[in-house]
Amino acid sequence: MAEYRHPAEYRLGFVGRYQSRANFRSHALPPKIGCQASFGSNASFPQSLAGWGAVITLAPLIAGCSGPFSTLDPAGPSATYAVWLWWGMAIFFTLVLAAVVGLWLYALRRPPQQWSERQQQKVGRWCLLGGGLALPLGSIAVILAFGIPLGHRMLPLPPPGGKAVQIEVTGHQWWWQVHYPGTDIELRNRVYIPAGTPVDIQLTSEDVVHSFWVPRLGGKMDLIPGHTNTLRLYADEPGEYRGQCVEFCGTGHAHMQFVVTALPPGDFARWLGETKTNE
Ligand SMILES: [Cu+2]
Repeated sequence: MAEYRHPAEYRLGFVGRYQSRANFRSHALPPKIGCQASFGSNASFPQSLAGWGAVITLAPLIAGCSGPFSTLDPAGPSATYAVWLWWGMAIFFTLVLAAVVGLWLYALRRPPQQWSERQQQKVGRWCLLGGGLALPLGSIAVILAFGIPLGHRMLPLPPPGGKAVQIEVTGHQWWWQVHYPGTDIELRNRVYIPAGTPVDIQLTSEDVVHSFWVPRLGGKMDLIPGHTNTLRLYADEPGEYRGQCVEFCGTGHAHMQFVVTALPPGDFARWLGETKTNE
């Protein structure tokens, strides 16, 4: 077999010689011994790495597919739009990651070439235009084209042919004060809403910034002292939905949870009337 001597041997001052291009590549790969010790004796480095990568990537996805705090298990249109956005971004940026990693692997495996200064400038210009301009601008354009219409649907716009139920929620360290406007009903860490009806939560805070989130019913929104933000929630079906403060607000933050109970609309109207009368 003819002796192959890689140009890098000359340029980088290598003293070793290789019998073939394939042989050179096998020497150029990272050493396997340390990786085999870490990942098991029967698996080679790339296979083990791919396996661990798959486990690390899929574990949080699988773990987050259900449960009371899962955004991937929406129970209303607002939360569904958020999930579409999440999946769209996850798929798109996975493709971008795969393309970048593919180029990176190609660059690692490709033998170095002797380029003239003119060729280097040409390649550098293409890298700059493609990776530095076209890729980020194209990515942002795709995400905005997908995200703006979805985000618009999550806004608390006047619902066609009806009115949204209004509920006021005030954040405190570390509990939620819930008030129904026009009544003297005050609840603590519990919200009753009608199912199948848009509900606008008016959010403010008495002390520090909190954030209101019911993952299965809608997006999240900050509670800011001296300011009122409105968040649209919608539950397709009656049931109990868990909520949590998602802005660190002090030592009791982790315990700042609440429950949203969606009642059939008739039951909600009855509950509202009875509770108001009994207060
Ligand atoms: Cu908090």
